[in-house]
Amino acid sequence: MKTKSLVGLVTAVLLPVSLVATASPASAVALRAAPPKVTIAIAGDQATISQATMRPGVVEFSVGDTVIVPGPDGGPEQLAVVRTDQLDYVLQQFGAVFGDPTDPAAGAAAAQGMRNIRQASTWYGGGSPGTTFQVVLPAGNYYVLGVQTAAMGLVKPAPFTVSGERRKGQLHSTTGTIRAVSTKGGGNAFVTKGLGTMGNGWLKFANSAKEIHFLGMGGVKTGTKNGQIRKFFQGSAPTFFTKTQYAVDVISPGISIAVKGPFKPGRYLIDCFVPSETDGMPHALMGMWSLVDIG
Ligand SMILES: [Cu+2]
Repeated sequence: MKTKSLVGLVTAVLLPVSLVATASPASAVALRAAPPKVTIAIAGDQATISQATMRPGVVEFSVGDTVIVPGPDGGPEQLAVVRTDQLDYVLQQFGAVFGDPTDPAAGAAAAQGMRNIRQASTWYGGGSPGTTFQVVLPAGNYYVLGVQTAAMGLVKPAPFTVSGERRKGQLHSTTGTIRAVSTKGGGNAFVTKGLGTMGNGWLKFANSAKEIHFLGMGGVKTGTKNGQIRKFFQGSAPTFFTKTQYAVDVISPGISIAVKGPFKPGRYLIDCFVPSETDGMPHALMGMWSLVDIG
């Protein structure tokens, strides 16, 4: 009798444990149910999105083909995700933002433009063709757009709607973090964590600052020093860039996004050229840059 009850006890103890052991991965998967995978791109003069409605929660965007931005700095257009009820107004503000940053009047207009954009819209990141990223979207009216080509009137934004019950799930785990922060003097800076041991992991780009920021990541030769970067920002031609480049498009204060790796190991110049809300000077020229090593 004693033996039987002991067996019963052991079974009673073991069974839930084994159930937990088998149930745990399944429930973890359920909690992290795969987010909807949405492709965004540009076709001709129109931004496109593979689904026009989705529920609030994590969404995974992949950036497909875009267009080349006309002009001297014309690389492949990035696509960005923005929530706003005032799209025309926001695009109009970019007219001032893309002015000449060395002209004081234009600088003041750019600063005002950035303040207006921040107040009238929320930016959830984006990237160049080939970029995949996840972000948590609350309910609202959204657009996918290439900021430069939309502001030039060349490519029409694609609207989409987020509504309904929130989906469960969290952002993909990340092994490295780049955070935009406000500094005491009223400036902006990057703070990084875990980049040296990122492996094939994802990167979190988070905005804990008061202004809108983006993340440029330009590969540089090993041994590139801060002094070379300072001279570059003062106008000297750079000799240190490699061909490796990543970019994460603008995010508003309070927003975090997870960008899919792997990122090629090596040294990078990270910088942000969003005009300052104080005087329109690009953040990088006020010190928002850093040399970092990704490993
Ligand atoms: Cu910035």
